[in-house]
Amino acid sequence: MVTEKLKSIFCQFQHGSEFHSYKELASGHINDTYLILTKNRPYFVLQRINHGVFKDVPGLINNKVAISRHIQNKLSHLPKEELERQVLRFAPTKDNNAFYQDETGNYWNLMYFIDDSLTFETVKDVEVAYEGGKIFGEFLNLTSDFDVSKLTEVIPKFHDMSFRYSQFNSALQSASKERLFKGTTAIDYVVELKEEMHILQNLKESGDIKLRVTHNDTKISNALFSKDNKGLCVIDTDTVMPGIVHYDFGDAIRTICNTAAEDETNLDLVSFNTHYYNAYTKGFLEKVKDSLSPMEIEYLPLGAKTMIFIMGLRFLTDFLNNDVYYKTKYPEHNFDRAKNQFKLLQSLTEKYKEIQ
Ligand code: GN1
Ligand code: MG
Repeated sequence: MVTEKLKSIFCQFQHGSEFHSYKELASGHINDTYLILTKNRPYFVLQRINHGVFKDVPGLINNKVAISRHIQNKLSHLPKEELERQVLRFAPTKDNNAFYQDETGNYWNLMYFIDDSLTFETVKDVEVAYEGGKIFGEFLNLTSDFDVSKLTEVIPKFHDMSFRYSQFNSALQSASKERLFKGTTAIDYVVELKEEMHILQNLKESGDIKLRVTHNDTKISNALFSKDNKGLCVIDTDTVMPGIVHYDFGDAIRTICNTAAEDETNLDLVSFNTHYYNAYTKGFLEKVKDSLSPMEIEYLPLGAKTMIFIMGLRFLTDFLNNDVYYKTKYPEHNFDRAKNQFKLLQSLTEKYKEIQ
């Protein structure tokens, strides 16, 4: 059934390949993603964009295609084979659209799969942390001259702390007694950190920290690596929007420096790895330091704190809302994710002097 459906959607696109089978790539929390195996290579990645979360899917696809094109132009000096491993390529539909909308209203897009590549859910090697810094730094460099005003804001106020607090406050009003009770410690923590967690937003709003093109979902699993652990390509460009450098720096740190996965339930395994922090920061700054202001650099550590916090806050809010936003695998999955992020933040806070 699923096979037939995916096959028929795959056939709506121009690729000159024959469908063989599929595998679900289940690490994302929002979209449905499938690896399409063909009779002959290349393979493809077929994605159903969640239009409950992304209200303007055509705008989102435009962003992704435009950003890819921009990077392709900037890397046009590379041999074709290398270029195709370093930037996402989208296949158009038979009607020459960048996405296909099926009869049920779902939106699909198709990308070429980059062969012989690896992703990491967690980092176990300082070299990977360093390479992660370089690849996400390079993404910011390559998009730094893209006209921000041409981007659709696919999720307005995505990393806006006041907005996330107001969603949290609404959730407090409507949550069940049971979930409120379970969440007490986490809720208190969120309230306690309110002021510090607004510092970056205030600097953004005052214009002290400038807007640039940012990826906004720089978890380490959104970077492809070659088999010898070199950074290859930044993927999942759904959330590319105007933002501040701290979003991308901090969100990468959130996953790279966590000694465990984002949803590890044994919190003894969750701590902040400062060696990876230093390695990531080194790689990142090698790429972007000339384009960052002293103020942007000064606030990078707070970017790490803020992005770990905002994810914890969003997971907690979704738990209080009975899990309406993120995909979950069991009833308290969001709560476990929130506790994990707050444990990571506490660990970072203990080591904060060291990384500043
Ligand atoms: C979501 O779907 P995915 O895994 O690419 C979320 C990110 C979170 C991430 C947490 C649109 O990303 O903001 O950082 O989960 N994306 C959206 O792992 O909400
Ligand atoms: Mg994403």
